[in-house]
Amino acid sequence: MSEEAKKNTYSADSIQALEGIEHVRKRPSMYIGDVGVRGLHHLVYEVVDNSIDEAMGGHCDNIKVTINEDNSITVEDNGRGIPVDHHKKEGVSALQVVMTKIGAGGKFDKDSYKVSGGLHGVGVSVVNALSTHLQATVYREGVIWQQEYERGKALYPVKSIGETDLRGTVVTFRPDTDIFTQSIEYSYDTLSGRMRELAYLNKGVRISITDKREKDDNGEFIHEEFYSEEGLKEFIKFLDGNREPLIQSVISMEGEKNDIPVEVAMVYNTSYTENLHSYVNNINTHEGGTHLSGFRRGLTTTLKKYADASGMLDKIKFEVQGDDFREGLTAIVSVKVAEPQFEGQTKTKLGNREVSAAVSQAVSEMLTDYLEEHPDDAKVIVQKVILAAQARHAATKAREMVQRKTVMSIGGLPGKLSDCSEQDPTKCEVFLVEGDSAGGTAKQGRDRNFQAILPLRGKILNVEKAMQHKVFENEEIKNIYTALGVTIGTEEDSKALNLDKLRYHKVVIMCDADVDGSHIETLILTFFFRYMRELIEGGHVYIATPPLYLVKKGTKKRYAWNNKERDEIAESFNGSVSIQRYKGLGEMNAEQLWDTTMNPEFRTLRQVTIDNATESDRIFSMLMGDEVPPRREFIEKNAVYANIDV
Ligand code: 0RA
Repeated sequence: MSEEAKKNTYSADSIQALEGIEHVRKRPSMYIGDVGVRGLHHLVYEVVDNSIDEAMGGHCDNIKVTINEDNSITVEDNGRGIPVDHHKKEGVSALQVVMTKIGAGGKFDKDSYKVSGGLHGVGVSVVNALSTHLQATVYREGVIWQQEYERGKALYPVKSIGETDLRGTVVTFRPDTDIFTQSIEYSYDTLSGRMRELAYLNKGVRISITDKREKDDNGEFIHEEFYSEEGLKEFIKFLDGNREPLIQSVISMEGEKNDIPVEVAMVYNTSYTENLHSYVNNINTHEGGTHLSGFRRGLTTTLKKYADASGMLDKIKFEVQGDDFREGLTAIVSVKVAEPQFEGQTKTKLGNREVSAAVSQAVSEMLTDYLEEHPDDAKVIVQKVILAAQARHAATKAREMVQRKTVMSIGGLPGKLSDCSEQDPTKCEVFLVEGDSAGGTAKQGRDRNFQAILPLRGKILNVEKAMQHKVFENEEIKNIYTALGVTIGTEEDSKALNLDKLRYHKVVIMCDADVDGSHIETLILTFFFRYMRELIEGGHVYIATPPLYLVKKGTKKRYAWNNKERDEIAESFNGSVSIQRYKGLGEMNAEQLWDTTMNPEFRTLRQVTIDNATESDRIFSMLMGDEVPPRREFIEKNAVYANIDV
């Protein structure tokens, strides 16, 4: 190619690169899902993914993430370093291509499992395009190289800035506030939760996180280090640590089937819930898919075969089916797929057909061996399966009752529900209120056009510890189903929640701001998490935030939601003020409740989101299982919530 021609292709390519960057900045959601809290954190995962890839190739074993004081993020690894040599086709350094060319992503390393769909895997160039500033430093072959960028554009060609004995890559980026207009404040808990998960999913890799925005009581930065020697086997113990084990050991396997790396770990506990978590290329596949159906099939056939042969099923009069094998089961399935097809509403359902048989085979082999070698455990498992089948028969009846009641709901709304007059569900809200007296105040205070009130009596059932039929027989829970108008069972899935007839698009939990109130809030959330997860995932569940204080001076009145606000208001009023601490909703009159907590113009609703399903699961089992730690602490520092003003 002549120099002239080279120059032309170079400029043509750089124009394309610019168009790529502009497109990312114009339509960021197409690349990172959204520009809210989730998208913001996604930037970090994207950069860390590259280091994890390097680790999976066996080239790196240490990854450090730092939240800097200004909310910029630094990700460091001790891998081979991104190549800096001249990229023939692009005419610039390979590093610059990786950092500035949209879609260049994993092209360098064909051996790595790059995710082509779903949420991750869009490439670090996307992070660069969405950052006001990014600095890349590469330690490679004795030399330190560096390049900086602004909103995706290189500020200068890659330069060498010194010599080194180290190897690795360091990337620091600051998210662009023009893009992330809501906030660029990182949540330590969200990032550390993900790093812990990644450490379990990639055993042998040390992943640490440091928060330079905050120091602990010893004057040290908040810091955690995650490292797992045994991977999923330890992940399962961590996840299920708050439940009582039915068998002592973790059943696990790791191997390759038809060129697909498969890892599985499972345990049985004495609870009645099924907890399956699945991952593809380190991404949590919330909606499941072929790997999960493969797991289920392998489990059912193997256990059924064993149970049949054991003769233990001979005496029972009802059929044993798939779900019965999964009661009290906690399992994690993790597969690596070269070209994953992601489907489903949130693009977290694996579609690749070939994966199903691979996982099913792997599970059959693992379980067959285990059952043979542990006959006592095998017996306990089969007994549990029989009990589950028995309970399911009872539950089906109770569930059908709930369903029938909901279906013929003409005049069948719960007597305690004070409904609203608006007919369009998208405009309607229902407040689930603790206790009849607060319910009464809320009923007077509300705007009856679009706000409905459902008072709940006392403590609702702890579903974490109850068998299914008890749940469906519970009055308060039946009322929730009927009031919301949701039913169980869709065409695709007999157990899925059907939201087609949902009567309110906002379901607001409103409890006292005290310990009892937060306990009730947690009980209701546990019920939603286990039985109406789709409602949470649909973004319909909210928590009301009543104020903690009323600060008064003469006729001046202001509410405060925390101690800092209270003190600031008191100071601004200067002089002697009277401070009322609200212990419960009942201490407010209808007008106050409306002003502070229910009026859409002034209230703050916290939307409940499921940030990290495995972590949420562990938290709920901890809160509602046998060991009950301070709930206040959970409510206050819990990662399941995103604070969103609505
Ligand atoms: C492709 C080739 C090589 C290194 C990398 C990618 C690499 C990328 C990232 C991103 C973050 N950390 C990274 N570390 C390495 C090197 C190939 C070679 O040295 O032969």
